[in-house]
Amino acid sequence: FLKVQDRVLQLMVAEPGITEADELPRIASDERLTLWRGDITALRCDAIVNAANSALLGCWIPGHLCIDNAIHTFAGVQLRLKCAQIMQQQGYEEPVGRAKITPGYNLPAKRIIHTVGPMTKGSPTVEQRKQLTQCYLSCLDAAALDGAKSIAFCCISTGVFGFPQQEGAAIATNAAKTWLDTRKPGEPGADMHVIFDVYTEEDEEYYREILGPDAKAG
Ligand code: AR6
Repeated sequence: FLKVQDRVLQLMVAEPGITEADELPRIASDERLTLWRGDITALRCDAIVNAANSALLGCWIPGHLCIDNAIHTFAGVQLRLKCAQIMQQQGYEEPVGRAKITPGYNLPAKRIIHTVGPMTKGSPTVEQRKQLTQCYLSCLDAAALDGAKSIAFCCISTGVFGFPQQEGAAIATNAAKTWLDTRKPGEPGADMHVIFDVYTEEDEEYYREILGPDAKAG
């Protein structure tokens, strides 16, 4: 019995299936960044970003294959309760481009940063492009203020919300690089590891085109 118990404990400690952000390869041309392809709910890092909606209570469509559903499913019901509390205190719907931070609960990630991206049909307007940039900047600010040293972004708005994927990738990488470039040494976030978590082959290609051929999505 003790041997079985030991094995169970071993498996629990090793947590197979979980990817450690600290072990992911950095992009050689910019060591602050990583390109990774995988399920964000299986990534252990300081903060993961959720592409939420303005109610911030998770996606209500059962079985819907969005990141919001995946995160709420695996984080557990405590996450929905926490989001409900945040929204009740706020008293109005979450505007586009802001960031709200919660614990990761049952996820390997320590924190979840929830942001609402712009909803787009066809070519995005200048305002929608700015709003998407703002999502990335707000998440980075929130992560840094909370002491995070690593943050994994999904491709915000480029799923159900319809923002063109290629342009979304350009905005994501520009925003993160600009934000990192403006950190002063010793300032929160100065040594932030930014992970672009692509979930589809198409997105992987778009990000590699921007980040260079040495950006391997793992
Ligand atoms: N891990 C990493 N990335 C994922 C995962 C995952 N498990 N699942 C999906 N993605 P979307 P949006 C990628 O549609 O466009 C919800 O209903 C996906 O491939 O989840 O911002 C909310 O409640 C895509 O690249 O978010 C909102 O109503 C990216 O995540 C609405 O969708 C974002 O796709 C938000 O739409």
